[in-house]
Amino acid sequence: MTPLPLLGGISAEQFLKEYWQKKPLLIRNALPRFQSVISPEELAGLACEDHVSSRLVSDKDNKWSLRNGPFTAKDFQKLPKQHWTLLVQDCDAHVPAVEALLKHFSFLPAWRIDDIMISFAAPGGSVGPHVDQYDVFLLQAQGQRRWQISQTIPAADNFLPDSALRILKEFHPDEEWVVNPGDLLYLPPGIPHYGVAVDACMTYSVGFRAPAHADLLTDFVDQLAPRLEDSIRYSDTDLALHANPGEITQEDLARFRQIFLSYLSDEASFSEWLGRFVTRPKYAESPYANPVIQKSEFQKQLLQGAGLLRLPYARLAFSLQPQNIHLFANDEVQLLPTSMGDIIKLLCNQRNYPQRSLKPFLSDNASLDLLYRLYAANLIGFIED
Ligand SMILES: [Mn+2]
Repeated sequence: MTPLPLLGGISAEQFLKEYWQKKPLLIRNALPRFQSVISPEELAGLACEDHVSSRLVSDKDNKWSLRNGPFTAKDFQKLPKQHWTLLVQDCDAHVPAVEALLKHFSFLPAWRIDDIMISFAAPGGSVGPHVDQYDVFLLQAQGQRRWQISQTIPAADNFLPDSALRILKEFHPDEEWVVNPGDLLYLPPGIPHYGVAVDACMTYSVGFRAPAHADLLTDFVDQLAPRLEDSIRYSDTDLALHANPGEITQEDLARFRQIFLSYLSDEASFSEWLGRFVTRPKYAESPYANPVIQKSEFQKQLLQGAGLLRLPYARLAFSLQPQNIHLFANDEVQLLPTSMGDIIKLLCNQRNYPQRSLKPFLSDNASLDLLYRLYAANLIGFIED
């Protein structure tokens, strides 16, 4: 039960037991002397790029309006001095220094993380009181923001009409804090919250994934169905005489239910589906491309002392199976022998692989092959000095 400075000195175990998905936690000075790793100008620059998802919210006189990016430099020049917010999604994928912050959250499963969204707000700026469906850690990165939260679960009709922002019509705060750079506010799903920029401020939102059941079911079936032969059919060789020919009996229901259960209880294929689902990249194309080199050259650089790192678009996870290990990398699965457990854990648990951590594996051909495959797929790259 190691106390974590990020959690204000409580242990990860205690956090999971008392707060995770249960109640908010404000941690003052979670990251002492923290400074934003990106400037407001750089954030605006990102919001001008085609492949980046961004929004501008104006909240003049409590009238909210939303525009989606990409934006132009002109859009930013036209903005007033107050009451607007720029939000940029997936900054961890776009900026390696932002991705590096994820190491602070290694007390949670990496595959639960969705993205780091960064917002810049002019003084007074806000996206309004609202509720999110997922867990979020709000790290103050620059300036001050006033957060208010409410413990009252909002009614279904408590939303302003015609607003893509889903702003709460009524919001009665019962707690309020003004946060400073380095402060961290954890909010579980469903807690109404309202943040207002005291001065020009930046906030990093480390958001977690909570897939809708609808999406999980659809995805599972979409993955499975194309692999099933048309000749695999319903059958009822045990059909008994129905007292009512119009009735669907319990036996009929059980036969159909068993079809579904048989696919769910195939452990290997269920693991394969889930691992691919949680490592699926949001962006089809990664902008990170390694120089094309032969395996011998790759090996030579490692033996000469080079280190590796995970590239920002890469999502890695593994699952221990009775016979082997499933290694998932961006929606693909590799079935690897149990003997490769150590290097698989290193790759999936860490994001940086300095030479000293790789050394035990460099004399093993299977490990080298794996590293080279991940390198060739632009999932890992060399650490640049
Ligand atoms: Mn929110």
